[in-house]
Amino acid sequence: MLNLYILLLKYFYYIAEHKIVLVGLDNAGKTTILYQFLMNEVVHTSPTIGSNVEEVVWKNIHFIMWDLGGQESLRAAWNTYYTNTEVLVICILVLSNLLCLCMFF
Ligand SMILES: Nc1nc2c(ncn2[C@@H]2O[C@H](COP(=O)(O)OP(=O)(O)O)[C@@H](O)[C@H]2O)c(=O)[nH]1
Ligand SMILES: [Mg+2]
Repeated sequence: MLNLYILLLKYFYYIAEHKIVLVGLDNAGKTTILYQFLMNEVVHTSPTIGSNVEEVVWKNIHFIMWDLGGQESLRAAWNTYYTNTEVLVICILVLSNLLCLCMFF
């Protein structure tokens, strides 16, 4: 019975995907965060048209990270991405310092 429990636990642990959504105005640093998590380095970014999505794997835990474009026309659609979101990261640039507010659901 214990073995079955461990097997199930492992199964859910391995298949679990955790959805993270990054929002914020343009130039806040959302895409930089996304690719820093993905490649562990700071990359040169260009303005995001629409959204970027990447799967980041850390210790067998899969994170699906959405980086939503910050243009005014796109902001109205942000709420359509919130379904099943476990972490919402609100990125704000304050005097050239990136401030991230994380909300866990
Ligand atoms: N000062 C500062 N600049 C940053 C930081 N993170 C990103 N940037 C710069 O801000 C600009 C916009 O970054 P980007 O990730 O494309 O922003 P996005 O529009 O929110 O996706 C780029 O030139 C980045 O190099 C940070 O933590 N501090
Ligand atoms: Mg971007």
